[in-house]
Amino acid sequence: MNTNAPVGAETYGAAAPPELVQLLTPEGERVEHPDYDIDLTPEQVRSLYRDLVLVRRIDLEAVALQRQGELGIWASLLGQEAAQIGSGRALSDQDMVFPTYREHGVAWCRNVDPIKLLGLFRGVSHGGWDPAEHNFHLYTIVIGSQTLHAVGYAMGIQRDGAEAAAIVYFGDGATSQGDVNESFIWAAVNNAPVVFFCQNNQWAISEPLEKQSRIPLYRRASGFGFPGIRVDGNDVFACLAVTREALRNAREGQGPTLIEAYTYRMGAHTTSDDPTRYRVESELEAWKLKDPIERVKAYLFKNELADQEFFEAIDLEADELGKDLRRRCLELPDPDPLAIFENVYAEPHALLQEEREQFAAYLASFEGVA
Ligand SMILES: Cc1ncc(C[n+]2csc(CCOP(=O)(O)OP(=O)(O)O)c2C)c(N)n1
Ligand SMILES: [Mg+2]
Repeated sequence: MNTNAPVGAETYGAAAPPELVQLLTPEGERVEHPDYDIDLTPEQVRSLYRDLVLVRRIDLEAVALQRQGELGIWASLLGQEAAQIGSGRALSDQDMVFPTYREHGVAWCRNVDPIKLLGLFRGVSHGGWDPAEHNFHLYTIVIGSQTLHAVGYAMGIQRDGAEAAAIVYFGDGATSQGDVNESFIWAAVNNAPVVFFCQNNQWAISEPLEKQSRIPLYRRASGFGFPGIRVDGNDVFACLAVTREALRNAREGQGPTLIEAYTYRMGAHTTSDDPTRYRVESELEAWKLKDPIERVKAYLFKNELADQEFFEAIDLEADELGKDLRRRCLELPDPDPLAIFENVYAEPHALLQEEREQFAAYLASFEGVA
């Protein structure tokens, strides 16, 4: 037995045992699962396909903009579109989302204008959007910390008697953080209405999954006393079905669920990273065959639910979206440098005021300097 192989890697693919929930194979065949099913109209499948293509296009445009010096950094979602669109489309308006920095597909489902994501990564915005307007919290860079925020929020809505749930996104690497484990305990003992959605993309920057766990991540949940489930994270149908059920259980008072979406980060960790330094090309090639978009396209084709014209129209829409986003990104105004001092405290603060004045004087010292 190769003890260095990623735990659970052997269970992936067409021959996957029921432990990996899959409803659509990489070849675009619908398959049955004993516990999960989904009934989608052709229109709904086409709409999911559109989401997947458009978010991939937003992502590609953002990577290009960063390469051209227009963004400081970008964290690509390439390969994780199905995990994000499937789970994002399972949400009700009342549910609250706590994302990491990579959830551009979920942001799309929450109607956050993608230009706001770009503003953040361009460094011209201090947050990006109003979380209350979209029920989509701000992006969180401190690994795993948002799991505690989500559990706290979930315990709050539990006390309000709201018919809603919280969902929190995090990565495979984050499962090693104390915050995540503490949030599991709090969620379990309080029966909090929260869904832990772990996108296991196999890598935490350059650290592979086997450095995080000796068992499949979803099985961790049983030690904390709540259900865990592994879903094919490249299967948008399965991600939708599994997340829908977990959210429903949470809203109905049945407590938390850990979902491990088994997927792959096809790009670099961020645009500052070079994955060729630590992972082999063949791994990426193997995952390309499990592409989350291609399998929906194959399904639509095979079942004659969409024709060439449909696919061309979506591609055109994606190109228009990319172009529009690029134009708007280049037009984003630079903020007033003193705006950094706003929104730090709700009320005036003497020390902050002093620092603000010092910084204003420093800026003024450049006036008239060529
Ligand atoms: C508390 C903390 N420690 C370290 C980092 C640096 N860091 C940024 S991303 C990352 C890896 C996260 O990997 P994973 O949880 O698998 O998420 P992914 O980026 O793969 O989506 C690390 C260690 C951080 N941002 N916060
Ligand atoms: Mg990861």
